Amino acid sequence: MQEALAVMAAQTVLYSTPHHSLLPLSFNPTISTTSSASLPLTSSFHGLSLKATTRLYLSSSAFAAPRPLAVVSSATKKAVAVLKGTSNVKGVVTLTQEAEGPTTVNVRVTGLTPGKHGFHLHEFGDTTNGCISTGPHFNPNGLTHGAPEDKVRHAGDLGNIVADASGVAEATIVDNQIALTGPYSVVGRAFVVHELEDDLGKGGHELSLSTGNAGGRLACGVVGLTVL
Ligand SMILES: [Cu+2]
Ligand SMILES: [Zn+2]
Repeated sequence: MQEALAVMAAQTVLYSTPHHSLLPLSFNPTISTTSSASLPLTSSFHGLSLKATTRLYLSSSAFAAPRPLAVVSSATKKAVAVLKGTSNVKGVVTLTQEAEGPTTVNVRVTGLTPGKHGFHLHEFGDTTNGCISTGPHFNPNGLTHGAPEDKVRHAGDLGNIVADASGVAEATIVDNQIALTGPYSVVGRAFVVHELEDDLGKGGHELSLSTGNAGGRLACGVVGLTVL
């Protein structure tokens, strides 16, 4: 029982800690022997005082056996985007990233014409004006459009997905530039599936180096965090 409480207390500490800190490294359980710690969580908003006090009662044995499980799960991120548009094209994209590793992107889109369709991560998670308001391809490094395997590419360039004869496109993409944490996180941005094939920057069209000349935006969806 005491051990269970200690684990709960430890998890409270983990989840009260700002996200960007390195939990396994910076969490140093040298809490004073009075066995009581107050962690004021104060909002930075003005004019409204939001204070929550977490009171922890920790026995000295609480940290005798470190429990890395909570730390491991906090390093894995999972996100999802539900794609919709004005036609009957729709789909679901799930993204999973472990620690600082590559992100695995699972895609399933239905209602497409058979063949290749450009598939990108666009800059904004804004669909107030449909898929148009998701802006250009996510491009934090200021490069030109390319293929996913190119060094010179937009971070959001994921190439094409391919629909079968029944209009269903399924793909699993593993990519290093679609992070779920850090300054280049794509959480809050949007996936877009296009009408036409992405020429991967090599088509010679005036739009090749910006959009891959992939035509209209059939469906889009904002990336949001989900349960692991
Ligand atoms: Cu696009
Ligand atoms: Zn691009």
